[in-house]
Amino acid sequence: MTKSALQLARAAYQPKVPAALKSTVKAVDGEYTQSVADQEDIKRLFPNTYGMPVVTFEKSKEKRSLPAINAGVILSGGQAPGGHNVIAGLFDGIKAINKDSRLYGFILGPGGLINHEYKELTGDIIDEYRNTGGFDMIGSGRTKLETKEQFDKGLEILKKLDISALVIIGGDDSNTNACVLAEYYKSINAGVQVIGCPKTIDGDLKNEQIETSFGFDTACKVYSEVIGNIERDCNSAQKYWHFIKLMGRSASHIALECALQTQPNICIISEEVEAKNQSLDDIVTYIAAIVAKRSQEGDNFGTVLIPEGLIEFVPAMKRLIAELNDYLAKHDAEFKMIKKSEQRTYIISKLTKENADLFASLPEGVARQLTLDRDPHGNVQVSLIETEKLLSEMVAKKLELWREDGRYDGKFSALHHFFGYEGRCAAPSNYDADYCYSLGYTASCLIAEGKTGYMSSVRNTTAPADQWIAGGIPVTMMMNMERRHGEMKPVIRKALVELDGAPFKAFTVHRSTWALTTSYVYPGPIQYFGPSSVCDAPTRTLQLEQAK
Ligand code: FBP
Repeated sequence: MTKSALQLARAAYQPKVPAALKSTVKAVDGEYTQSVADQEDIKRLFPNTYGMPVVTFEKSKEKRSLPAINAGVILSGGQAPGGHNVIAGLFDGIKAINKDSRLYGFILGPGGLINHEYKELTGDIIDEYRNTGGFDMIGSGRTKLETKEQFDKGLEILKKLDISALVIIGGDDSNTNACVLAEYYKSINAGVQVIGCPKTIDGDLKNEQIETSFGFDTACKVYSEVIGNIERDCNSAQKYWHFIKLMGRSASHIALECALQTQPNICIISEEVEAKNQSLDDIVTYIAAIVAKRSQEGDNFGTVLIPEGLIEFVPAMKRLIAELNDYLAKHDAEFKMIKKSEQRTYIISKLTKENADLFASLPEGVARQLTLDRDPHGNVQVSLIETEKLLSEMVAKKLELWREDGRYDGKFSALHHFFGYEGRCAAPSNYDADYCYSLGYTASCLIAEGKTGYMSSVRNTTAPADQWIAGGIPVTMMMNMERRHGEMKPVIRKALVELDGAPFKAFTVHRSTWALTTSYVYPGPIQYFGPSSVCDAPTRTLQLEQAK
């Protein structure tokens, strides 16, 4: 494989780790734990893995000789920078326990375990991927590990390879399923431990115990670099409004972090829209008012950040989508018989008045998208809706109305962008390279301690890496019961942007100034070499959340 000069230099990088991980460790158990809510239900569903203590690893002088471990690893869900370093940390960790330990990677996600597709990850393969982005060492997939048949099928290959521990690297759903698997294997005395690792660029797998999911840091830095470049272009040409949609299926953490890094004129936060029960028209009016105000100063340009999940947080849109999902699930065949040119009128005639009015007000393209592209569960694929175009078209219409009233006299020319895939496989920042390697190494320590149903955790990460705290959090501690596809299920609570949290509050202090003045910040590209203040700084979100 040909490598760039940077890739070659980066391959030699030694990730920084918590001081405790540099020697033999001893596990210190904390208090027994409770789930965040619904304790009785969670306890009943996880009789073997509920209530275990938080574990912290400390330095130990004692030399231990432990038998070799065969471990398996799975990458689950969307790519996130640093995944390869989790695997490298795990590999080095089990080799430090016993040099005869072996690591197997299951191919293309949980499906690899079920279909018995795997490869042994030897030292030369691991070395090829140290500090690189992507998940291509073994690939990832979105198959959900949730049925007994899948668990039993997985156990066949684990037994065949003599694997006694499985590490699942994934988001909230994958870690929930990892815990269900841990519970099942323990209940049948399968002799296989299951450990999770917190991954997702969306940043929505975090709580009192898990400071952040890996990948969020790098992805936000990549998007912020590009947003900064666009802002500079915008301020140089002074003729476009840039509407930038940012990934993050549900929560707005990425949009908020990028706003804190780049100080755009506008950033919409879905969680605020929902809390204030705002309509699409409220959002459009808010943006249009800023466009109009800036144009009075001759500034017919600006930047708007829009979170990918916005549509589902607009209460009226949510109701419309729910009615459309129900209606089309029952009348799909009939709908498909209608001529394309008449489908819009047909749908309007079938919806309740409130939803029909909203549907009629949507631009043609978006209305069409809402009636097409259903996922296997019959839901609209909201991520395919081009919210950035929807909003800019509606803003343009509103401004034209205001022009007729004499309330607006500017120029409005919009450009659109969607940043997501550009950041998911970026080479990890120092933060993610260090954090991921430490998470993987910590997973090996949890395995050596015989733990199962735990998530690997590394805390205090706004301090220098030496002072980071490695340990394990029982997954049941993060769970509550939620309705999923009509059934109550135990799940890890998804972290949305908290409106009383420090990052959102910091944003609200400045946003009205950023709206009218041009206060852009141009963060520039991720740096790997240079002063620590440049190379190792964590996200603004983490700094604000952890500031005591
Ligand atoms: P994970 O939560 O699985 O890490 O994935 C997050 C994400 O990147 C979202 O931001 C995005 O909506 C989604 O994956 C896109 O996934 P896909 O490319 O599989 O459609």
